[in-house]
Amino acid sequence: MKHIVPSALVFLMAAVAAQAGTIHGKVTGAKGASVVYVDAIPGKTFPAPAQHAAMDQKGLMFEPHLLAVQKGTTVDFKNEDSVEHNVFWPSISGNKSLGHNMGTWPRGQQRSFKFDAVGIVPLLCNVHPDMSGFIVVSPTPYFAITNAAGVFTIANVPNGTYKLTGWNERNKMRTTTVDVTVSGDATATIALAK
Ligand SMILES: [Cu+2]
Repeated sequence: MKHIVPSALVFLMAAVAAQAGTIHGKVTGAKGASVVYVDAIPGKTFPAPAQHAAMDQKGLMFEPHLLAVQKGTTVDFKNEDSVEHNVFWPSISGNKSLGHNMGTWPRGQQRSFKFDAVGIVPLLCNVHPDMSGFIVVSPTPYFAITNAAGVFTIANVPNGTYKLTGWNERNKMRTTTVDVTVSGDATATIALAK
């Protein structure tokens, strides 16, 4: 289907595009997928997304192993296995007061949790001690999971100078933060702390 776009709208879209950019970057110092997010956009708050995210337990693993969501997102935890699974996290970014046990439930059922605290959520199952997964709760909608080589892009970031935080499971609960200035497109390298 073709739409005719009024020229005023085209002009507006061009103006908006000129005030934002894409951060192209790389996380170094760790293998595998990392998470990157913009810490804050001064003067802006972001409503909780209506769309839920999914974290399954399948084949005795958390699937996906690593999930990134915006603060305020509800995550649906579903058990796809023929055995019961539990979901708990002892802390969020090491803060034990944010630890929580979702309980234990059988195949086909799901339970949901709304993540309002920013940070690293290490998922465990007390039925299967080898199971491990992670949810990273980003303070802004500007986040990405890198590919296995550490490469990421974060699109439509308003122009400005921000803190950009990177995290990899290798570093437990520790994150690494760098400055990035977006003025149109930008590049950033996050060398994770040893
Ligand atoms: Cu389990």
